[in-house]
Amino acid sequence: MAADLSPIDKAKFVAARRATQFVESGMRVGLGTGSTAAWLVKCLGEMVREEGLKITGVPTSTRTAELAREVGIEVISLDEARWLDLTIDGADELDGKMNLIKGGGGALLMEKIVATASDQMIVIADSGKEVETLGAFPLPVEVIPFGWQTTKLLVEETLIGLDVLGRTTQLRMNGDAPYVTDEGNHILDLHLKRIGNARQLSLVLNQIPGVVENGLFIDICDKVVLGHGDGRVEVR
Ligand code: ABF
Repeated sequence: MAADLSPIDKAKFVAARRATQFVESGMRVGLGTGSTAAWLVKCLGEMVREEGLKITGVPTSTRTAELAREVGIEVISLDEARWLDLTIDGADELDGKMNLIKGGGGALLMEKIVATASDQMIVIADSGKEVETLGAFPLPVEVIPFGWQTTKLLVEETLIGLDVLGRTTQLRMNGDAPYVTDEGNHILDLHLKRIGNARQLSLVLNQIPGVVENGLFIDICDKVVLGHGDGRVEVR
């Protein structure tokens, strides 16, 4: 499945493959979004088809749902599952406390709901995702379409009073149109460079009318599986 991969793709693949060892038959599994999570779905699909693994999968995006069905994983909704044994997902940044920035793939809302509704959340990532302090990756913030430009102004005003650098806020685009999430919302990307207090920023952002959720995952990740380009894997 993984012949001739580039070092970064090999890192993602080996992390995803190692994370499958935490999946057992009978589990309800949250399936993440992004290229690393795509490897996970493909590896689990192979285990379902060839080893008889029996799991049900709750996807965190329509594209993950499509891939999961394609590889033979039984897909159910979060409402049908009600609660999950385990969610495995990617990340854009992770710090030493296993706090994350997620949502680069535009799926942060479903990802955060699914990850929170799980007994355990495992992040799979290439080692390049590790940072000392969160913030170099633009922080995605999901906002409803109604009055989104006003919401953007409110977000910018809020950032002025907080311990964040940078402070430029851009609407995420998809060609010439605003990016639209699976839930029909828009994404603001906050270019902050460095986030001094991620917990506070996450709480403050979610108080702003029009903001649905943000890509800071604080105290949600339980375990990290980090892949390296030479094939090494670290589990923390
Ligand atoms: C998803 O994984 C997103 O939240 C995050 O942006 C993405 C990371 O993508 P990749 O695995 O392709 O680096 O969970």
